[in-house]
Amino acid sequence: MHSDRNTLFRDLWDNYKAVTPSADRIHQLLGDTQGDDIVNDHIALRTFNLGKVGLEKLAAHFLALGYREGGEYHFEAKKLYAKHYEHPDPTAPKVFISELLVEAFSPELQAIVRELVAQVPEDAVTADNFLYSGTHWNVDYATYQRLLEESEYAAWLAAWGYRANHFTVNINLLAKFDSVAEVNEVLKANGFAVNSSGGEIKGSPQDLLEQSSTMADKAEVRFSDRTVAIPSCFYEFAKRYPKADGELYSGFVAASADKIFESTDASGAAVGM
Ligand code: OOG
Ligand code: NI
Repeated sequence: MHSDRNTLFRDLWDNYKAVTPSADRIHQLLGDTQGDDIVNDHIALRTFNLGKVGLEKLAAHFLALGYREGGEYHFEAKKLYAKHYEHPDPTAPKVFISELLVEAFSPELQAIVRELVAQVPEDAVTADNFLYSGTHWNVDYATYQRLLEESEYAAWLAAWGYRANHFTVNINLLAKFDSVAEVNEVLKANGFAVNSSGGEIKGSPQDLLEQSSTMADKAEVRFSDRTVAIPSCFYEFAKRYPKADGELYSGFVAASADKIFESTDASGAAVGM
């Protein structure tokens, strides 16, 4: 486990940026200076709900840093479950962790996933670097494509493993932009593909959270039999509204999250490289 929050997020960021070339350019577009002033609202991580690597195993890394459990979210169609975590220090990024409900899929997908997870060494999961350690298994390209037929999430996770799936710009703290719509316009004017599933702006002021995201970049994955460029990671943008008590809403919105998951679909990969 990491003993220091800043080091953990820096390592997650460096690992994410290596396969998400858009991230730096987006920082420069939205930031006041060189983008160093961008504050992240949250990051998201993905896993399988098998004991060795389940959601709680990832969460343990954050609980050890003083994070506390927030809400839980169910995604029936995509067969996912998620929880979010937040820190008493409001400047700490929130963390959204989801897991694939493996038992809800075909026996073939279950067998593939169980074989992948069987290859993960027990101690890799508690190691300092687990959350940005990538894959701990061999997977060939045909298996990746077989997974894609049933679950884009399963395929993405098999290819990329443990890493931040996205970082999220906190729009409330931007000096130059105030709304998700303005951010989306700048992104599109600069050639980025904005995820339009369910509309480009997910959520509303009534939901207390509005979000949008780019479509994932593409980066090369070394499968066991060949190297192929596939969707990697994306960038998200969030604007939060105050609750009745005046505090900004700190949770997530399941209906919006359901569409944000689709930012790693191959159909609309970002073009703004
Ligand atoms: C997470 C999608 C949900 C949000 O902010 O609602 C999400 C994922 O794609 O892994 O990030
Ligand atoms: Ni998100």
